Amino acid sequence: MKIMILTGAGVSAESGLGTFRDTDGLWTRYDLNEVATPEGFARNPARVHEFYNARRANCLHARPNAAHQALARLQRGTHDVTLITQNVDDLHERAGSTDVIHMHGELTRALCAACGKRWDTPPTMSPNDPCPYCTAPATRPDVVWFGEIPYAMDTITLAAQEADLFVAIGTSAEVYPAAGIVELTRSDTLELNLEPSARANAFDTHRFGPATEIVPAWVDEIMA
Ligand code: BJW
Repeated sequence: MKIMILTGAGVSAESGLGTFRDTDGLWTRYDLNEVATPEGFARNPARVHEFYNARRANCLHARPNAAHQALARLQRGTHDVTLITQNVDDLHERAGSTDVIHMHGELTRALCAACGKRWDTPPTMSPNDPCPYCTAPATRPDVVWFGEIPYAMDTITLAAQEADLFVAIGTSAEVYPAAGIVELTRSDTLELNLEPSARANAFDTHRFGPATEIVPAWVDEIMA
């Protein structure tokens, strides 16, 4: 069976990484227009680097949880699993998942806004860091901000069209185009989340609860 999985911040919440829109989420403490848009970066690159440097440090100390581990186990089994994440952390990879598609980029990567090259980041980035390829002081985190086109959209669209089952895990479905993937698929659809998302009505079935409980339980069933 071809299974397409889309994860969001909820899958990493129990690893200690904050979500965005929950009551204690990042967007309650930071203005997303200032830290997650190209315009905010142009206005104040130091503030944006500080935001991502702090999140990179948190991520270094976080550990994959039982949900990440269960999804890696599912990938090692007999089903054909495409794992897409909106998360910029690397907890899926550290749990053993491979070929993870990071549609909103990765905290551990840097991008040169001048020449378009990418490379592994040092733990902290600063506004005037020169690009190692073209030397322009135009380096930025390799993440997808509002108004930018998410990565791998062609691959994601094809995977949605070919899937037998689409599962969204730990995402509020407030952000497009990720929230619209459920509409691209003709497959069965399942939402695994703490509570109904903004697009819950678009899914055939749902299971609600903490990811570390409901994801391993679902993986056990589908692998049985
Ligand atoms: C648990 C749990 C536990 C908690 N267990 N669950 C209509 C159509 C198309 C686009 C738009 C549109 N209207 C507006 C737009 C534009 C915009 C958009 O969507 N805006 C909305 C605010 C409406 N989208 C864009 O700008 C995107 N680009 C774009 O559209 O380009 C045009 C285009 C696209 C495609 C083809 C051609 C053209 C870009 C969006 C970029 C989003 N970037 C961010 C930041 C990334 C870097 C970073 O991490 O800092 O991505 S914003 C932030 O939100 C981050 C996340 O990946 C994303 C989604 O958040 P997520 O993962 O859902 O987290 P939360 O916090 O919202 O939800 C957590 C969930 O977990 C909740 O449901 C909890 O209940 C649950 N939970 N604990 C299980 N223990």
